[in-house]
Amino acid sequence: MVERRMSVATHWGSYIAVVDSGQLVRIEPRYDDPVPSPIGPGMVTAADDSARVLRPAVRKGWLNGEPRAHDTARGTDAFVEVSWDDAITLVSDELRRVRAQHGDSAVFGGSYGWASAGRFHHAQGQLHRFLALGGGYTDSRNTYSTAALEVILPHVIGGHPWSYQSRMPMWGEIAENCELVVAFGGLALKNSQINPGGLARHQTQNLQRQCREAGVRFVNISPIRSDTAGFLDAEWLPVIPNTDTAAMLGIAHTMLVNGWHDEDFLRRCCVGFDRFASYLAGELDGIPKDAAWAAKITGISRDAITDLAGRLTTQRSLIMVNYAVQRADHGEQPIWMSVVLAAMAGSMGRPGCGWGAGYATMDATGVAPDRPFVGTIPEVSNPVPDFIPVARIADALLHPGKTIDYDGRRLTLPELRLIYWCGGNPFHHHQDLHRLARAWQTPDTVVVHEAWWNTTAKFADIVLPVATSLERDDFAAGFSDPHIVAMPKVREPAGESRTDHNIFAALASQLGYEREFTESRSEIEWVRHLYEQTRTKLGGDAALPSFDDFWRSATAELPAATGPFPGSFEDLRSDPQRFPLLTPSGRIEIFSEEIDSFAYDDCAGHPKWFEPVEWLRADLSDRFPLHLISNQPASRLHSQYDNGGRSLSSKIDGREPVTMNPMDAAPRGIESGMIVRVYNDRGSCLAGAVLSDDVMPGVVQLSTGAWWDPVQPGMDGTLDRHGNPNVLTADRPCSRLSQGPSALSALVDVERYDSPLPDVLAFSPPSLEH
Ligand SMILES: Nc1nc2c(c(=O)[nH]1)N[C@H]1C(S)=C(S)[C@@H](COP(=O)(O)OP(=O)(O)OC[C@H]3O[C@@H](n4cnc5c(=O)[nH]c(N)nc54)[C@H](O)[C@@H]3O)O[C@H]1N2
Ligand SMILES: Nc1nc2c(c(=O)[nH]1)N[C@H]1C(S)=C(S)[C@@H](COP(=O)(O)OP(=O)(O)OC[C@H]3O[C@@H](n4cnc5c(=O)[nH]c(N)nc54)[C@H](O)[C@@H]3O)O[C@H]1N2
Ligand SMILES: [Mo]
Repeated sequence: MVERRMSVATHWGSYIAVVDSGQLVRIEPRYDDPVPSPIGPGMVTAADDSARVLRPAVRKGWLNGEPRAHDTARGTDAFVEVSWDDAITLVSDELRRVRAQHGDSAVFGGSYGWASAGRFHHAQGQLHRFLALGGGYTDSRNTYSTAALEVILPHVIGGHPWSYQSRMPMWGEIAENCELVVAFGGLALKNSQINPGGLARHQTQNLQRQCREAGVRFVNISPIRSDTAGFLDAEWLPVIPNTDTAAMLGIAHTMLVNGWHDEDFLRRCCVGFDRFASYLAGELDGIPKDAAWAAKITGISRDAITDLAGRLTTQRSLIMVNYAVQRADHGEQPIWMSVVLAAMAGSMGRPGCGWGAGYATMDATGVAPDRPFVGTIPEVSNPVPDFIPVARIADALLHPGKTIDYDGRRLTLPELRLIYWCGGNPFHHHQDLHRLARAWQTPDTVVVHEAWWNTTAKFADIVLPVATSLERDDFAAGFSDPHIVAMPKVREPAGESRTDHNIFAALASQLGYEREFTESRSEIEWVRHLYEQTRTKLGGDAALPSFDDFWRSATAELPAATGPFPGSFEDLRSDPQRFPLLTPSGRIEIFSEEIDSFAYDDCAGHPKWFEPVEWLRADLSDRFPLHLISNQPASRLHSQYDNGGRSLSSKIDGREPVTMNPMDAAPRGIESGMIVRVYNDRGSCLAGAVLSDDVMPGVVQLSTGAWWDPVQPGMDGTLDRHGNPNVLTADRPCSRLSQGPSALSALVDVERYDSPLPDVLAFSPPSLEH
């Protein structure tokens, strides 16, 4: 027996797979990763667990042609396993039928989701190419991560929604130049395990340490203390969830009345400060947004707010916002207001200072401004112009034909007859899963490519088993990471599973466009081709080794991204005439004429405090007195590898842990390690109690991603045995501007669960017939 060591790349890092006689034995950290994520080694047991989808399967009622509109068949029916030939025929015939009878826009290919690392086997890329070549599909716009930010920032600072990533200070510059970092939502290192598309080695933790060692002070404004690492010695200001805008307004008001604000920058480089200042002063509504006002709303003391206003203006400061603050009711406001606050503070456009978003939400944010071009599966333009804002999927299914607002336009929700999901898990990521489950019954057909029988697979009509990233050849290049990493197949696909590409090629063949889809390349020829394309574009031999050398050595370094990165705030500060931003005014828009002209009642012409529908001071808190923070899990990426070793070992009696303050636990008779029921009017789930002072009183934290495990799948509001917080969250848009998801605005209560514990069936396949 000879052990082979092979390269593995994932969204949570790069590893070495140890393979013996074709068997994957273990996954080890790479010697050169200073902070490897423990998620990787836990992938091994999931590769062949009982949840793997081994053969194509079709829901029984669908196969029998039973009528299904508005019933509860999806998610409850048994499945029948079929041959690949039959599965390919069923899917291609159904695609043909739906396109002919209802038009191409009736095919929903939005298929949001992270899928796996890999430039060729990129699940959405493959799906979109396949559907676009076949006539097109209704797409989705923006992300569950940052929809509110993506829509508001181009109005405020101009440019591409993601361009802020290359315009904000990098960690090295912060260490060198900054004195004070105020982080709204903190800088949770649990999140920097991840980088979209992969990474060679984790850097954020050491870069944060360097900042601290250089003397930078950190303030963590967050409901959870552990959102900053202990070594940062951060000052913790617990904030009532969803009130960051009020805290920022209180700080801004204090700056204004004391004359501490940077008048020169506001006059030269921004527009609309006067109108905003009149709002701050309360000239129209009679309410000055002063520190006392902010203290009442946020729970942060008046003194702390005043003190921050002083320090932000006298020290070289940086205001950071994370993404969770905008995944909330009126999530546009804290993003917009944080830019305005930085502009007032006097640090905007100074090295290592000013404003930035998303630090530590992913490893490469703030590590490098960008990386150069790397080839990927080529896009084909989609002939169908229709789209939905990504989080409006249940609305579209329930209310086709309804018109909604979106960033100044009116959109008509299309009638979707066939859902094709590949590389995402809506029954993890969407809010109010009971509502989604109802909506999900309406289309004619749901096709899903999955490797495991997760809830989305169980709610499909046709499930096609896919090879995982360990079971195919590819290479990875992550966001802002200056490396590409080889991903040779380390094991054979489980059962009869095939790659997404192989499945689409077979469907394209039946539908008459295989050659257009595959360009007559085999999979490994595609991988070589994309590598060669990258190599040529970056300068050939001088830039990258030959493909064979790269494949042998596993990792190649890319040249640094050189920019230019237009829209820099330093340029703006130096000369706003010469270096205008890509906003209508060319300046930072504290007041946006454009947004004002939309006349929305939930997003005005300047940042404002809007009371969230669900928060700790809402009337509803009489019945549900705890604010639910459903943040990202430390033990996995979203729902991926919830069945892996790392995530399974984090569970309490098989349930997802929920963390609460001892002061909230005591009156409810809850002790650490007990199973509790978390509930509100939308649903309820079981979870394992963890008590900690790190979570402020009034707040409970339950991470996303436990596979939804409904006791009675067809029944509205049925108990979830496993702990998926999206049975509790509200499917309510942030506002009419972004229509983004507001997962972090939900009230709940928690009680002991003393009844006999039901078994968790989340990882069991549905009933399968042959
Ligand atoms: N309550 C609440 N909900 C949230 C959030 C929150 O903060 N709170 N966060 C939101 C955010 S930020 C995000 S980004 C979303 C994430 O939502 P998703 O991206 O949908 O979540 P994942 O679990 O990553 O789902 C990826 C799915 O793709 C499958 N997969 C992996 N590789 C492949 C492949 O090669 N081919 C195919 N066909 N499938 C593959 C995996 O098995 C998995 O089921 O969740 C959102 N939901
Ligand atoms: N390990 C791991 N890392 C991940 C992911 C994962 O699934 N697992 N997902 C990745 C993805 S797709 C994304 S988009 C990013 C998301 O990055 P974020 O959205 O920033 O991450 P979260 O963990 O949801 O939230 C971080 C913290 O924000 C705080 N917070 C919540 N609500 C509020 C509020 O109203 N005000 C303030 N001040 N703070 C609040 C919470 O205490 C929470 O712990 O993370 C990425 N990193
Ligand atoms: Mo995300």
